[in-house]
Amino acid sequence: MTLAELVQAAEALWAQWEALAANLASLEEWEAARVQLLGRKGRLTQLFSALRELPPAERAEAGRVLNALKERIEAALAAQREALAQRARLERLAQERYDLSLPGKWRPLGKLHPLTQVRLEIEEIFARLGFDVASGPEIETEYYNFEALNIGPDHPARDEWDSFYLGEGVLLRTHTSPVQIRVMKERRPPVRIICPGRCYRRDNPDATHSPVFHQVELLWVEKGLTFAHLKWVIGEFVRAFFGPDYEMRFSADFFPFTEPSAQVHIRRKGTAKWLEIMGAGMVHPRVLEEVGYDPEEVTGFAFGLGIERMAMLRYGIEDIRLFWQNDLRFLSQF
Ligand code: FA5
Repeated sequence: MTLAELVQAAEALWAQWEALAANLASLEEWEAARVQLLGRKGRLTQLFSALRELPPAERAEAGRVLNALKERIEAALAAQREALAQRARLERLAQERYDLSLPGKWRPLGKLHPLTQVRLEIEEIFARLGFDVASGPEIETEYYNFEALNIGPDHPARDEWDSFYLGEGVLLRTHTSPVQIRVMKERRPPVRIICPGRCYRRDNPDATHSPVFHQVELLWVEKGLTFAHLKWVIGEFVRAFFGPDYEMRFSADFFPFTEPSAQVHIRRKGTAKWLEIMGAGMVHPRVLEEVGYDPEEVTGFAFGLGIERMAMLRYGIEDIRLFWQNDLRFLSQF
């Protein structure tokens, strides 16, 4: 090969590259073109090996020609690569364009069960009035569930047809009142607590009864407490929970562990129907004695209200069983 032939071959190679470059459509094709020209067996590499065939005097000139060609091709390849990458970016962006008019994706958000919401609200109201939250076991002994509460052996609740017995003298608590006993045995007056919790009775399920339900117990024991304080606390609670549109009424009731005992009804002002919301009363002196308090020195009052009942009144729910069916069409409304 002569110098003139090599120069010609170099020009031909450039022309070939220009033809190739005009049709490169992707980065893959670009890479193939690069290998074809500059790769170990590429055309330009072959021309460089042809240098050896030239007479030594012409090699320097030929080397300059080939190096200049190599630089041009490399620069052209780099520019081409940048153009292809830019094109690919624009294509991707065009496909990815955000459509702000599309509706958003809806993610279902969990919520607290309505009974939990009502319990938390009741706890908050009494926390503001200075009451602690206490709790006790759901599996109780007859002593705490009945005896210490002055509920004698012939009381109907003691019947195994009314309570769930787990064994001799052991049962699922039928109310939250046993927590009163546990707390009073542990603390000295003043005692000011509420105890929310689950209770169990052998009641046949119907619109207002469930064999499992929740109560909130309240207990305040201190020197000088009277029925007037009980009325005040319940009045504050009714006002905070139901608002100013409701009025309440006390009437006589009987519980072995309170004396006097009362039931509390509420109604929306201007309507005729009174609804019972709780049982209440002054803690019976025998109960105070049982826990080692002196009934001559301290007095106390207590009440127990059904959380399901409160939630039903609040939301206008007619059937208590809805709370336990876990139907999202129902639950998602709260
Ligand atoms: C009691 O359980 C007493 N321990 C309340 C009490 C406490 C009185 C402290 C005095 C002092 P009673 O059995 O009435 O009382 O139940 C209280 C409330 O629990 C009822 O008003 C009702 O709302 C709820 N309740 C009772 N049984 C069921 C049931 N099967 N399903 C749903 N709620 C119930």
